[in-house]
Amino acid sequence: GDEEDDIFFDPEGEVVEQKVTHEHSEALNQRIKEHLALLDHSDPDANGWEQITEDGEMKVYRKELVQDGLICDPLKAVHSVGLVTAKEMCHYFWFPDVRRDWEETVDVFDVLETLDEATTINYQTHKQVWPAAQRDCLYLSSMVKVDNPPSVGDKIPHDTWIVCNFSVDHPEANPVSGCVRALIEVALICQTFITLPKDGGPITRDCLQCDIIYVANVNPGGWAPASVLRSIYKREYPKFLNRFTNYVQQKTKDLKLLF
Ligand code: 6CM
Repeated sequence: GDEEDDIFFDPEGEVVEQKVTHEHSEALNQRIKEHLALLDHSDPDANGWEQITEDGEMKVYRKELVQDGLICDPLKAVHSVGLVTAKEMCHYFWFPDVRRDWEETVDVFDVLETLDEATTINYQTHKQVWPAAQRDCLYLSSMVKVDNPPSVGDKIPHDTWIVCNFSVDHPEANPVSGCVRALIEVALICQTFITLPKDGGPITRDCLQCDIIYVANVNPGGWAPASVLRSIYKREYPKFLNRFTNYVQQKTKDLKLLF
């Protein structure tokens, strides 16, 4: 009957929940798979990652990569913060309405299309950095719960969430003139770990630890001086991670836990 439209039987005879799909679903799922491989960061210095800064639990790594003369250094950060859940972290990173509360590098920000309740296509411009031209980007942003993350060591996460941002095209983009289009592949992966209270009491914010992996592959799309770009990245990514995680802790401190 009609009420069963969202369920079908696959050839193996198992009932499978049909996921909502859109034209970018396949690309999204493929990227999520690739990003989740990063969860195995047991040896972060392996694979050519060079640590560029450290601040408490936060470590930021990059690989130097020049493509067609453009600085495209992949960046990876690992962090761990208390008092918040993975879903809360990902929610505030994804949710368009709060973007301006924590994202300091953006000028114009527009949602061009909403594909489902956790997927939008966004256009934004970034603040200009002298002497380079201003950058803009147009990207899909989606927040997804990960049901079976690859396991790492003997720590078992309570839950795993990812936000995946990647460049797409869109007919309704109305680009700010003079901007050079940057291409981005960004992911924020968060996992909640819970330490149960010894007295058997309820789970409070003090029981929560959220492990974070943030990865950004940005192609600046046109010339920008290497030294300027690299020093901006080195300063701005840790700044973003500190500002954003503090923001989420602040926003959620009096709210019920969101899993
Ligand atoms: O991931 C971050 N923000 C997301 C939402 O805005 C999104 C954005 C990715 C930004 C990619 C950078 C594009 C080119 C930037 C040019 C230089 C701008 C720096 C201006 C400094 C005043 O995934 C957090 C992004 C943190 C960026 C440092």
